[in-house]
Amino acid sequence: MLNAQPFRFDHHEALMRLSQFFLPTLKETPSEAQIASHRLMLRAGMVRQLTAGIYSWLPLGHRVLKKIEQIVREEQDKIGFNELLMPTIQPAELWQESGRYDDYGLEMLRITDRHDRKMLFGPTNEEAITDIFRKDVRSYKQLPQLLYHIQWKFRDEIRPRFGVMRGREFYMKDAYSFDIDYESARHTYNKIFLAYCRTFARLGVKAIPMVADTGPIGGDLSHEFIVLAETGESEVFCDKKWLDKDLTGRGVDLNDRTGLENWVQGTLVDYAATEEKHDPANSPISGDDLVSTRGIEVGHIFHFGAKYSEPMGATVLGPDGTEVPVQMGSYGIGVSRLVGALIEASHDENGIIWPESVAPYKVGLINLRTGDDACDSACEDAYGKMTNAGIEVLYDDRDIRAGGKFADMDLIGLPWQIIIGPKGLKNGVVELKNRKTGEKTEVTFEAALNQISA
Ligand code: 5CA
Repeated sequence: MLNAQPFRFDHHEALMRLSQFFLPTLKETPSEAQIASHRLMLRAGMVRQLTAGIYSWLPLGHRVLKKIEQIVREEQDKIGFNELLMPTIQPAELWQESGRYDDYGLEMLRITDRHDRKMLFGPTNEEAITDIFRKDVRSYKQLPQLLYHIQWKFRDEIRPRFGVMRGREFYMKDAYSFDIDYESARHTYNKIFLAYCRTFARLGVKAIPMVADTGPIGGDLSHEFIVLAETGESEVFCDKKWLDKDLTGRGVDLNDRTGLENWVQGTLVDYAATEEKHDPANSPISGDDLVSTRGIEVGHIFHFGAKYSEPMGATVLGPDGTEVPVQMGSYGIGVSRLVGALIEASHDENGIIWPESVAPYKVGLINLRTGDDACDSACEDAYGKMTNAGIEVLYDDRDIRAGGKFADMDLIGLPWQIIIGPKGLKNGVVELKNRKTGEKTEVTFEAALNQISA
């Protein structure tokens, strides 16, 4: 199902009043947090750690997570992938078939059920999806099959850190493709490549595709999508041309195989590689042209041919009547990691600065004097009008001092603030603040509404 509308919450209006919203902000910097996004997510009341590497998503954080998820979903749908939902718990036998049960090592959380059956909490789903495929798809005429889900994963990371950035439990979009031959699998890979560029552009972040190692997933063709950030875990290298490159994928035609291949190759022509793939002695780029920095891996795509289809017997009848193992790929996006990555990419000393597409609310409405009749009724009026106009607004109606309201609103980073106080009301104006530029203007409420809706 195609859904071109931006994701909206259908909450009761009462839930958007701060007096009734669970937003436990912190003034102090939590000592366990080493990087800005982790600090800010804790301070803004977005997440709380339940135990090492395992987080609860509080209402504000949950809204951002769901908005990111929806953008990721829409871009998968647009390239023809079907959403399904696989379980978090998987049987060990499937992983014994692929040979990964022993290979995956200590990162796999192994569980035994009451019948002494070996189970595991899925770190990824290649085996599970291949099992679904092999039971129901028989002929090349049913290909390609393009499937994805958005589901919690568990990896017993040796060093969970940086909050949701490297969690043990985390939320991932993982897509899987089944094609009849390499040519067609390559076309699928290109489609995903385009969808990823579009996804990250909509999320308001630059993610550079870099040649990458395939690790425990396997295969010979792979790119990581990396957001450049000093606090990132990976060391990365790229041509400085990447910094100004347009990665929005606008105007590219999905169904024009050659056109799409040319666009992908044209995009990848400049050098970009992760540490494992970068060889300083043989790098085509050096000196001032080479950007050497750190980055956050927000997506990873793999083509691995018959690595799973062969051992697991995922074959179809080809056009000539012989059984052939299908060509597969898998494509991940770290949905929960992205929440942290977006904050790393966009914050200042006062707090988070959300891109509009994923902001938990578009507008923060601040009542400078809760309890004052004129302020209360002007705020109620503004709140009602914005709600009717379909604008997501969080109304700070709390009976606390103005300084606390300003600090919290800057901390949680909504794109716009409308500040209503007794002085302005006498002159018929409100204050409109743009969180990103810091620009403040005194305008009528109607003018503010127009600017916000523009
Ligand atoms: N099956 C393949 C592709 S679907 C796969 O699992 N790829 S992955 O291992 O590269 O993971 C996909 C994405 O999940 C990564 O790019 C990263 O953004 C995110 N991710 C991986 N490990 C973690 C973690 N411990 N915490 C948060 N996000 C993670």
